[in-house]
Amino acid sequence: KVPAIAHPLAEQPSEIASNIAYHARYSPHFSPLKFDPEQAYYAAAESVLDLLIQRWNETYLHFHKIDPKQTYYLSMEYLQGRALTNAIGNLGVSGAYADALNKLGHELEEIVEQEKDAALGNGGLGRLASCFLDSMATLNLPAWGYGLRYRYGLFKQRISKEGQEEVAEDWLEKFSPWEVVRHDIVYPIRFFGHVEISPTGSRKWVGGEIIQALAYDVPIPGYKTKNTISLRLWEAKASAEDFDLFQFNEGQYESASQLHSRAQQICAVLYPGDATENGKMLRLKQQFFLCSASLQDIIMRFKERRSGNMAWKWSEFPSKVAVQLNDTHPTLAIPELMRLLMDDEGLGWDEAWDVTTSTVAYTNHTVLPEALEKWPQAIMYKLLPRHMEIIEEIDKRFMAMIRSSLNGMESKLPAMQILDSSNPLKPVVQMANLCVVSSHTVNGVAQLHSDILKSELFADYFSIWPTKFQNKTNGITPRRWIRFCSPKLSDIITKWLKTDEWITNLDLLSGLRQFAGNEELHAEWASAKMANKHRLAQYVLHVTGVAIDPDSLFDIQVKRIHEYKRQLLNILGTIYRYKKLKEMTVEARKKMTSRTVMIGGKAFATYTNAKRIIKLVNDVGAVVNNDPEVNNYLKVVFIPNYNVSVAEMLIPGSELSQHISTAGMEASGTSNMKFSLNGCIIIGTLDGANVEIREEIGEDNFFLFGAKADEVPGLRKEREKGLFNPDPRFEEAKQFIRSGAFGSYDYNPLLDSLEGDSGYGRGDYFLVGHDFPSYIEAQSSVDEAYKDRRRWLKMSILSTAGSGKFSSDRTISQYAKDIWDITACPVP
Ligand code: DL6
Repeated sequence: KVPAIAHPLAEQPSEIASNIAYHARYSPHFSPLKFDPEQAYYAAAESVLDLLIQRWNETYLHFHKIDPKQTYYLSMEYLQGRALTNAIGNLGVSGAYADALNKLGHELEEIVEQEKDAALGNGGLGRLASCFLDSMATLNLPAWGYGLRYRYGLFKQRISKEGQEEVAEDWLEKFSPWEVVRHDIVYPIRFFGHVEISPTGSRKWVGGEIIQALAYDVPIPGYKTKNTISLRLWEAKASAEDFDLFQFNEGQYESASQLHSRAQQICAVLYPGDATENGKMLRLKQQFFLCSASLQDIIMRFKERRSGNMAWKWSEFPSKVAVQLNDTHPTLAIPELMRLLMDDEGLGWDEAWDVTTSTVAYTNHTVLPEALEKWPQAIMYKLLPRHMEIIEEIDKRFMAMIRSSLNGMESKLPAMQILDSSNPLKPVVQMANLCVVSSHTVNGVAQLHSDILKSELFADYFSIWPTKFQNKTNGITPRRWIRFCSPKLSDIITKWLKTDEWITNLDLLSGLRQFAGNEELHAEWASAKMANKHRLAQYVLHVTGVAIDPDSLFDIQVKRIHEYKRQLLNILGTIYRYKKLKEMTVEARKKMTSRTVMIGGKAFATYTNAKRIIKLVNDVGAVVNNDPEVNNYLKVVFIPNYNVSVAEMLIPGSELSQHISTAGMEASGTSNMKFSLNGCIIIGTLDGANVEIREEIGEDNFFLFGAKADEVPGLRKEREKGLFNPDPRFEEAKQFIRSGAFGSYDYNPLLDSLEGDSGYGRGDYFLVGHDFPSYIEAQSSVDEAYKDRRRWLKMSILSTAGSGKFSSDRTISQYAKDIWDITACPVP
């Protein structure tokens, strides 16, 4: 046992300052002559880790002693962002750290800027996972996250004349002070090989290659609690034995270290391109690597907590372990758990199946057909031969069950099958089907999305298992997304509610409603928002060189660039606004609401149309911002390299934000929740969680436009029949681009996607043309509302007041109760 010592650390500024100084001197990562902001950041972070480690160990030991049922969240993505502000905020020592750093000649604000974002995710799905971890810790739940330690996370976006360029984001360039390598937590992960059958008929996966999974733990401190849980990230390694010294000495350097470089590839990047067969193989390897390492670890812990008790049984496993699959990326956890139970632990099929299906639950995050994973069977057989046997057996038994017990379902079988061989040249495994068949619960992430799952995507499954399907509307952590990123507004809320308990009980925000018309609150609210707008304006000037006016309406759309999210609708609307401003008299212009339109987000490297949209926004900005006739009334800025830290700057300074996806296509959205919470008004469609946000904050406080989800299929059909009659304003905006008003770049392919009659990506599949007129009209209502300062401030306060439902604490409490069946386990 590790010897116990008295806690050596206090949390007063003078002790903190001396601990930071201690780390600067005795945990050196730099030459000893300097103590500049970067060194101060690393020393400060290490001193925070000291505070966390005690809590972290105590949490682990407490869970070990109590042995509660524990949830394991498996996700290929986490968008953690920066850790320092969050950690000292959750520990309640931000003020003490600011003072301590002051004593050492530094400003906390400058020090936190030194940290690189941990960007181990793409967008909403990864950030949701990170918000969930914060809530699990804060709610004292026995729960952990598992993921991969990508060497390069999501790419860094550079904007040049050509548009987006991707550069590797080296978040580990120096090192991350927030991770602890666990040299004793290593598991072998096999790939390829074959299945051996023993004389007794038992099966064993042998041969192939073995890569080691090594654990790196990141502490996740809860807010105002001792509980500190783990995000365990796996790193791939080959062992020294795999290094062929003989070959190396013969000068065959590459073949000498083949396995080492193959291991390195596994955790090199998030979502390697999968257009090639090699790319597909690598992604599958990543997914299996996460699943196998995590399950071996879970089983090890389950057994460790039972050591000394000879009478334990495998049937207890689901009462001690819940595994949540964050989308289909970790689906392989299902056949891997079956394999470990049957081949390593000796369980029979039925018992292993009961354990697996009572343990695993699945969250669906998309209905977009191209995002539903389908892996080629050929690659799966090669990489995971034993798992394919298990998947075949699951599929066979499921089909037999349907045939024997459910008359009339035969016609549905092909769509419900896990192994889809309808195209004999390209048979695939439908991962979502495997998840639905093998999970005890399937949930969507907003009410509308969960309803679509039941009525469309998984309708056939819903008809046989109606109780399997649930809704868990997403949420966001109020700590990071208002308390720490907008301290002034938070202080005002605390003052008016006379308590800061809203930070852990967000429903209390509804108490602001009674003050929504109060002029004193208006003055304070306006001043906090204005301070945030000034901070944002400085940032925009710094990263783009464009000066924006804090007195203009700050209108923001930030998210991944995708045609269904319709940044194109936004920029077409902005182009239309620009054209109208140009055509107006000077007097008429003066009556217009002055706007700054900010758009930001990354496009997937091979998604050409998304990249064209980025280029268009930049080209429009270059023209509009330099047009002296209108640039007092309109500015257009593309915010480069949108990430968590940038969001923390943008969202508090926003006044209007756009969540304008084609109805039925955005599963939930979570930035809509962050904006509303920060008193920003939404212009949006009835899609994803917008529907619930509008219900909560009131329809008068939401600018609604566009087709509804149930109208979309009919509208697409009309379009196919050539019945669509475009609004002249839509034609005018497109024509303006075609005229070359924004430079000579050929935007025809992008504009062509809005023309024609049918087909994905053509024929305006995303209904930009249909929704354009109502969008323009909703934007005019925004202009009018903004002119009435009292009305706008009231709407802003009511947005915050109505955001209580969207705390991830609420979401996680519902998962804990309805899906995981776990309860709080606070460290005494
Ligand atoms: O649930 C988190 C997040 C939702 O808010 C977004 O609406 C949804 O698009 C996103 N889904 C994905 C899955 N895509 N794939 N593959 O990122 O999940």
